[in-house]
Order: sequence, then C-alpha cells, then structure tokens
Amino acid sequence: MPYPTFPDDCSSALCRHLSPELYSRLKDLKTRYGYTLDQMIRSGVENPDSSIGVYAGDEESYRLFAPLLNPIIREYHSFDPEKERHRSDMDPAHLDAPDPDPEGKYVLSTRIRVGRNLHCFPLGANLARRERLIVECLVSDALKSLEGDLAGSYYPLEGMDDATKARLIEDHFLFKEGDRFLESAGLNRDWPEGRGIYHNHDKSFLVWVNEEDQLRIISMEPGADIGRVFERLSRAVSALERKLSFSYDERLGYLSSCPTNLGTAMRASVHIRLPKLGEDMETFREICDRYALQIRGIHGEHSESEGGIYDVSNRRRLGITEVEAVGEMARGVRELIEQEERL
Ligand code: ADP
Ligand code: CIR
Repeated sequence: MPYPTFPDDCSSALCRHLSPELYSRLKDLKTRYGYTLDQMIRSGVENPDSSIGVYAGDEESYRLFAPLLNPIIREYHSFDPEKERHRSDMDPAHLDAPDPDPEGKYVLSTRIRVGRNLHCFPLGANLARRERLIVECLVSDALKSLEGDLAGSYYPLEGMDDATKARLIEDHFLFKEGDRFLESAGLNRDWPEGRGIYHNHDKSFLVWVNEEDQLRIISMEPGADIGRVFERLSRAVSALERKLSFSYDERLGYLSSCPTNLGTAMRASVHIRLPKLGEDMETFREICDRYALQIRGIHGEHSESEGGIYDVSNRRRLGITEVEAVGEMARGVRELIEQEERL
C-alpha cells in the first residue's frame, strides 16, 4: 500500500503523526505474529473521522511500531513511554472518592471497566478464529470459579435471540454490534463467534469476552457509590488474576488493542443529568479539561447525549494509578454538579 491519503479536514492522531517518511520506515516491518503497519492503521485510513485511528495487533506492536505509537501515547496520556513507568494500584483502601451526589439528584449510574488481554495470545485485531475460541474457553472457564456476588453465567452471543441482545444493549450492559472502527481493524472478524457476555444475577458485575479487548471487566450499578463499584471491580480482577495471565508491560501497564486504553485500561464513568451545563458546553468542557474528563453520549463512544444526560469519565489511563484516576473523576463530577447548581 502506498502512503495513505487523508482528507484535508482529517484530525485523527494517525494522520497527524504518520508522515510519509515514517510510513516508509515502518511499512515492511512485521511482528512475530505477522502484524503489519498497514493492518495497524487500517481503521484510521478507512475512517478518517477517527480520533486516534490505530489498533495494536500484539504486545510486540508496541515495541516495533513505537516510532508511530509513542507520540500518540504521549499526546493522549501526557505520559512519556520512553522515560516513565506505569504503576497500578487497585487497592480500594487507597481510594478517596466520596459519593459526589449523595442525594441522588444528578447521577443515574456509575460504571467502571478495565480491559485485559491474555499474555500468550495476539491481541484481537490479529487473533485467528481458532485462537479466539480458545480465549473464550479459557475466560469462560475462569469465570466459573467466581463466587458470592460475582457468581453468574456466561452467555455466548451466538444463539442469543435478537430481543435479548437488543434489551441488553439498550440497558447499557452489552456491547453494540457493527462498530465501523473495530470492523476496519479486523476486530469483528468471524462475528459473533467467540464473543459473549458474563454477568451476575443483578448485572452489577459483567465481563465482555472478545470485543475490542479479550476481556472487559465491568462493575456498575445505579447511583453514585463509586467506592462500592470500585471495590467490586477490584475484587473481581484479583480473582481472575489468580486464574488468567494478563498482558502487562512495566512501562505501558496493561496492554490493550487501542493505545488510549493502555496503563490502567480503565474507564470510570457516570451517567449524569446536566441539562444546564449541556447548554453551556464551554464551561462544561473547561471543567472536564481541568479534571482530565471525557464527555460521551449515553450510548457509549461515538453516540450523542439524550435528555441532557452525559457519560463523563476519566480520559487518562496511563501514568496514573486506578485509585488516582477514579478519585479525580469523582472530584470532577462533584465540581460539575456544583456548577450545574450555580447555573
Ligand atoms: P467502554 O466504556 O466499554 O469503552 P462504551 O463507551 O461504548 O465503551 O460504553 C459501553 C456501554 O456502557 C454503553 O452502552 C454505555 O452507555 C454504557 N455505560 C458507560 N458508562 C455508563 C454508566 N456510568 N452507567 C451506565 N451505563 C454506562
Ligand atoms: C477512534 O480512533 O476514534 C476509535 N478507534 C476509538 C478510539 C478510542 N477513543 C477514546 O477516546 N478512548
């Protein structure tokens, strides 16, 4: 493939960081699992409206294609992957994140997820059909060992009836189908085979299998008791770590398909009703920038807000511990609520 052309109004991290010189320097390289630059950038080339535009295919991608990935990582996370080291801390005793909405007036629900991938396999974009099925098997077996409030069942996507699927998606429990960014990256190959969802009885603990990452471990519940949501997640991750070996790099933390998820691989979000701030996006964005928060619509990434309800979450995931990121999110949400009340 020759150097790709990007439209004039393209502002993705890929088009800003991939020069023709860098492209020719990296284009003939291949990881041991056979992943190439063209595969890595395909999503951003086919979707010029990407914010990032690249997906790693294995652990080695982060080393081999570092001349492209490191500047993207540096820019997104404000973290220098050549000089700094990531540190993880999921100990709930270290968390300082009081409920930002004790009266329950603004926050509808809280969700914290981490992405994980198995150390002995390539990442999803570069996973063969058979490997994906093995990953599903290993993960669903490990999930069977969970006990107490984490105990639940695994539901493969294949064979799930459309009404159940639609309801799970609408209620924010299940991933959407047909994401064009993932599609271009090859992350939807052989869909729906090998994909599925595990959840406990009341759907406060869930695991997505073989979506963008091999595992998305999720804790969620109505309200804003961030501490309780985090404690459940931390306990579940520890239990799964005893059964599965996750991809981890001392500089980059937990390795993920998308470089925005490196490090903690964590997104801690609230669904919050802020109709007045929604009319004053400048102030809304200014507060979010100050606390490194990202605004999404209520049906997840690339969706719109509905009824003045927004998804507000930590933007940085690397070079910050899990407890720090959740604490910052809680403080930012408190500030948003105070501002909403002033307007
Ligand atoms: P992810 O967080 O897994 O990267 P998305 O942004 O696509 O991906 O969100 C996945 C799903 O989780 C969507 O249905 C979204 O509405 C839901 N979700 C995110 N945050 C919350 C929250 N605080 N409460 C309820 N649902 C949420
Ligand atoms: C994109 O580049 O827009 C998609 N591949 C998704 C990037 C992840 N977005 C994010 O902000 N975490």
